[in-house]
Amino acid sequence: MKSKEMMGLKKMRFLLEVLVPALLTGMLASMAEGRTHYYDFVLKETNFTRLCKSKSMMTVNDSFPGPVIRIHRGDLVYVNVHNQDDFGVTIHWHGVKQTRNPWSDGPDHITQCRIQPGTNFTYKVIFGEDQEGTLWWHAHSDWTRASVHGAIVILPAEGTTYPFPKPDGEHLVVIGSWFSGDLNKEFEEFFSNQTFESLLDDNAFTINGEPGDLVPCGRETTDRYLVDYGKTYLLRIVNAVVNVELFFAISEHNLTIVGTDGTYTKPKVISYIMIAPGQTMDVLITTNQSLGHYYMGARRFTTFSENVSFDNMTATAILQYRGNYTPPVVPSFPTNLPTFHDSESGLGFLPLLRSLATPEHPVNVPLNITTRMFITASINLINYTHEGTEISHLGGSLNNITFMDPSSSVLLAYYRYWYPFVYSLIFSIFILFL
Ligand SMILES: [Cu+2]
Repeated sequence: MKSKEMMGLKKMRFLLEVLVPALLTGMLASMAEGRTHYYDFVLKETNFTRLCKSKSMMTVNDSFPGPVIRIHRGDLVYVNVHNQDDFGVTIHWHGVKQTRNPWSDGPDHITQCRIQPGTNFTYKVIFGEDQEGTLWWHAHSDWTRASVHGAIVILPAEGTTYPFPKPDGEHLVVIGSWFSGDLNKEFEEFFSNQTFESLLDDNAFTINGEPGDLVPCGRETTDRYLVDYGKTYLLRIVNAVVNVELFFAISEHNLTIVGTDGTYTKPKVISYIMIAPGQTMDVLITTNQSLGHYYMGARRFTTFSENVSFDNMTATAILQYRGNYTPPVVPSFPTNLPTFHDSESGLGFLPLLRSLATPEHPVNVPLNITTRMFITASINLINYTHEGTEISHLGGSLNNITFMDPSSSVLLAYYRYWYPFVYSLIFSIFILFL
């Protein structure tokens, strides 16, 4: 390349790499009014015993579920992830809008390479200005999210309040999967010999890391939430299980849904919820029943045929009233918890959710629709040859196009090195000004 052109390219590169990001950062910083929080996540193997068996698994800061990120609306978060495990992973900030910040969103092979053992990576987590309620974070490499996840609580901005009377207390209900074996190994084996009859399934569900009273060796450590009579509490429920829709209910107590996925909804009173994997739900409960112990239960909702066997354990936690009374031998069980194959309760639930859509919490969706698109989501059989072997396995697709891992982390490559060979110059300039 001639030296003049080289100089021009260097100037352009300086403009794109330094000046424009500085201007954008300055603009974003002046828009943000909140505080900045710094977290350290240490990924490493930790021993846990559940279902009477011990195993070691990857966790963040030795906890299952992992640490809670607790902020106010408008705050900014930096998380430095130190990988002291022997498996490379990325962390994804589920549902966080990451406005103009996709390079810090975590899906491996898409926005970045895995954080290799012995290295660290700092994420900048930029929430949408309108995000408030509950979200979560999780590992985004193979199925490591089973043990590497935690909740994100976004409180109202300082000086503002909830769109409902302030709750007297709140409690996180993180529902997870428990795999008794080595999940990484099982995952690899499953996907190399996949058959249509088999299912890589968990052995139990957990509430805040505990499967509860109804499983072997569960009783001692069941999660309990202590409450006072006549109050209102906010439950922040996260479905962090691997790939399974769940029903959740509390014995004798109605649930008032007030939010989902970091946004408020019109209040809806119901006796149970159905929550999809990856979804969060904010629910109010009023403690107006006789002093006692009440089970909260979470169990699978499935549209599998009745012949397919699956984890049919119900995870339980206990809502326990404070006060002077003789505790029951066994807490009362939620008879309002739908059964596994109750499609009417399962499929009929989600249409009940409606955005709050008030002046304080507007929903600005385009009302003038000019284009309609048909997108077909399907699961197909994909046939290909790998190292001389014919392979066929199931793969999801949109309009018959399935995802393939790119050979480089395209977004991070662009962000860090401004690779003219990853994106064209015109496109690079275009996305910077988007
Ligand atoms: Cu996710």
